[in-house]
Amino acid sequence: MQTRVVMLADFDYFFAQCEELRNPDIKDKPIVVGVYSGRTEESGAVSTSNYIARKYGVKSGMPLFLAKRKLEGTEAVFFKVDHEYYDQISDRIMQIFRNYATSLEQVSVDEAYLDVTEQVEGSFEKARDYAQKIKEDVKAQVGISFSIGVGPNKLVAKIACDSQKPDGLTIIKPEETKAFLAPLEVDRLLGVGKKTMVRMEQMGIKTIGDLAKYDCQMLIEVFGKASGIYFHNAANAVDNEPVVEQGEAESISRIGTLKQDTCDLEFILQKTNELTEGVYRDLTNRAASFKLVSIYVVNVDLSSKSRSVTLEQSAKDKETIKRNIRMLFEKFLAESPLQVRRVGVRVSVFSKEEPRQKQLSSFFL
Ligand code: DCP
Ligand code: CA
Ligand code: CA
Repeated sequence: MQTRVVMLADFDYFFAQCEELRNPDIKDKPIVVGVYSGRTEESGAVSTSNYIARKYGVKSGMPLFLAKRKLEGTEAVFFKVDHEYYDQISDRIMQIFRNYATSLEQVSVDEAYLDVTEQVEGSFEKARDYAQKIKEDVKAQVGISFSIGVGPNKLVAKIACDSQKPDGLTIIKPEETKAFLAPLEVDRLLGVGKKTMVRMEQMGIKTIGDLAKYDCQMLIEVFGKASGIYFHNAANAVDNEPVVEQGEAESISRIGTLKQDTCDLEFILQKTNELTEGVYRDLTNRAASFKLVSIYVVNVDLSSKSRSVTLEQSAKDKETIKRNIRMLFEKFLAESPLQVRRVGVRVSVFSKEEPRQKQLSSFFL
């Protein structure tokens, strides 16, 4: 199997950062976002807080009255959760991520895996600049910072991401994975809860390194076949789970920057034709067809827009992509007075000749 380059992006102090974004003047104060239960004015729990509030000991899940007590005498500002607003911000970031990855798997409102193997040509060196570029793009377009972990699989990417926050960028190359995991405590692995941790400790296993060395057969005897094999593989940084789009149709996309800012249709189409070649290559590799064609535009003022068209019949050919991209841009340029800086092409895959099976078993092999 080809070495993959997988990223996990996790937005920094997400709900609180969203509040900072729309209230920039309170950025240097402690900020707490809470879920108010409504019983009394004070009752409820901390959803999250910015890093300034964390310095005073505020933690997610803590009762609000306790957070208030810890922040007494400061200029702390408290907000009620506003999921609708956070979802909107999250969606905008996820849309940007789509332009950078062959597949995107959103795992929560503030976390997503990106498979960028092709984009960085399998190179972990290139992955650093690439990750930096994604961070800068999102910062410029949306104003949100996040941490990125890069590894040869989802398991390593996730732990890498957690190891440096906020605004972190941690890259673990394939040959570094085992040494990276070895000193960490076993509960850093997904699926190792308190009970398992205690059991492992009794067996003399404290770190992931201890677990990696432990006899696999013995693990199977204690934890059962599936878990035993999973623990063994995970500790050895083995994880073959693909990055898969959840729910929605998968999409294939490319984005690029124009040589100069412009409103000229033909100039833009030269670029999108180039991008379409890449999209088409992926499409044929995956033996997929599409029913939705979209364009993505970043204007000179860094605002971004997208437009889509749903085809009456699914298609597989390049000309259909190009024809619809032309039509979408003709319309778009007629409506928008701004010069265009970056453009993207996307098709949403709705059927494949060989449907990919969701293989849970690969997790346990
Ligand atoms: N969240 C919550 N209650 C919790 C934990 C989290 O409501 N007990 C919400 C608020 C967070 C969001 O989920 O902003 C994401 O959770 P994270 O664990 O990723 O934490 P943050 O993004 O807040 O901080 P970090 O910078 O550590 O990622
Ligand atoms: Ca998270
Ligand atoms: Ca987060």
